[in-house]
Amino acid sequence: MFSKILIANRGEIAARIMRTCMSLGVRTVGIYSDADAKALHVQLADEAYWVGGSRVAESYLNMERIIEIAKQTGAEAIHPGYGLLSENAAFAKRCEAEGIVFIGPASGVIAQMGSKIESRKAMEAAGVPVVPGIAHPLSDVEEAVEVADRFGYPVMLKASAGGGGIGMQVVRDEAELRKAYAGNQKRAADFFGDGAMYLEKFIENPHHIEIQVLADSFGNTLFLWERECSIQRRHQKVVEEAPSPFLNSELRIKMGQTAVQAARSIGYRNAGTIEFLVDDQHNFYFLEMNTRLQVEHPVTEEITGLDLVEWQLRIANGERLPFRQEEVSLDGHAIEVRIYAEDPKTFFPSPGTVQKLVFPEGPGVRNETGVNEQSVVTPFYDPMIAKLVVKGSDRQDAVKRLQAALDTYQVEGIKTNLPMLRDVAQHPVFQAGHTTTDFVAKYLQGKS
Ligand code: MV4
Repeated sequence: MFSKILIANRGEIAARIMRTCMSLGVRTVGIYSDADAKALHVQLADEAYWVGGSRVAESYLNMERIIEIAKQTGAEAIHPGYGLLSENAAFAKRCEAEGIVFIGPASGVIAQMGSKIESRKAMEAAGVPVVPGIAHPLSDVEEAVEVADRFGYPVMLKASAGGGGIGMQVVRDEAELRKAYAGNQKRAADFFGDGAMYLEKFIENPHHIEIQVLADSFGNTLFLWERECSIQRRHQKVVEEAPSPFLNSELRIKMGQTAVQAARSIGYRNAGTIEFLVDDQHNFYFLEMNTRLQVEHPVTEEITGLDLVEWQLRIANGERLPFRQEEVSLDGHAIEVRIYAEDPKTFFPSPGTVQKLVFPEGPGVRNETGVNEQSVVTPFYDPMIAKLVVKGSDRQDAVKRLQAALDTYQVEGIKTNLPMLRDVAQHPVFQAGHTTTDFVAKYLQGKS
């Protein structure tokens, strides 16, 4: 195993990675910005270094400074966490060039999956079902109209460099398409520096179901079941659970095997996630692949009993996965909710000092946090401050534990989305397991 690694991240995920390092006897190097000088992840690191100003561009995205710190401290590998540099192919490539292990897949694979057009192409070639659409950049609005006619409206116009909801638009007829085209292209160019767009058939009110995979450097690729992530608000996930209440065991296995086929076809190594849209008729379509550890990885850990960070480290260190697909268990039911520092009425971030913080406790309750009492939540970073993960013997048991845990959760000093999370947990539609992507808009609009 590595003796020392650098964690190029902050907040709850930096703390989470450090915990596994501690249990494996791996020493940790933390990094911090001006705003984070006293942050929890700095306190937890064995050693920590300042990387720059409060804005991420000056600190957590400062590749050269981070590489320099890794070299100076003798860190053998860098764990990028999620967000920030985790899917930055140029950073992975710099690590490769410097002989520092990037805890993730090869840089070429990150680049390939980062382009939605390239990833569609690769998946089509591998025989993975993709949403009906095209796998090349549209040349102009006339081609878009022609393609949309071929697949039939409604269609979705998407930025190739996009993902996470930015640079995409549903269009329901030709007039709407003509109106949307130039604006969407401009937004994609402004936001991603790449205006390339493609077009897909729009799947109405789909389930968002993602498969966790784990792949070592020796061609062993396994699926660790799925996560149901349909409950979102404006592309921000709110609730994630495993297993999905929507899948039967036959579809679960079929999607798992398809995800393994997808990962194998691109020579994937690391933990990874294949996102699918699933329609009412149980058709599933590849959406995109995330080449990193995800925020919602704990629900998979809870039902499989595996530590995903540990396996990321072991794989990066050149170890073989010692278990087979048949040995990956699916035990009980886990639900995660994300606690955001935001105004429950306006959904704007709510910076400030955490005056009081009481986490729920009890059997089957797990808290992941980047803050403690007296932590300052700044406007510079993602407003997610903690995750609550509950595990039960079945979904009903997990929902009960979620409700009880949310009842005792206390945060003072900043506003949070806890009222909305309580509304979700108490909602009969959620309790019945009818989780779809329109849940928040349909059942909670105007509430909380
Ligand atoms: C779609 C779709 C319907 N049809 N693509 C949203 C995030 C981005 N990664 C892709 N997204 C979608 N792509 C087609 N062809 C619907 C969504 C979508 C969605 C997907 C997953 C979870 C929540 C969502 C909310 C709105 C739209």
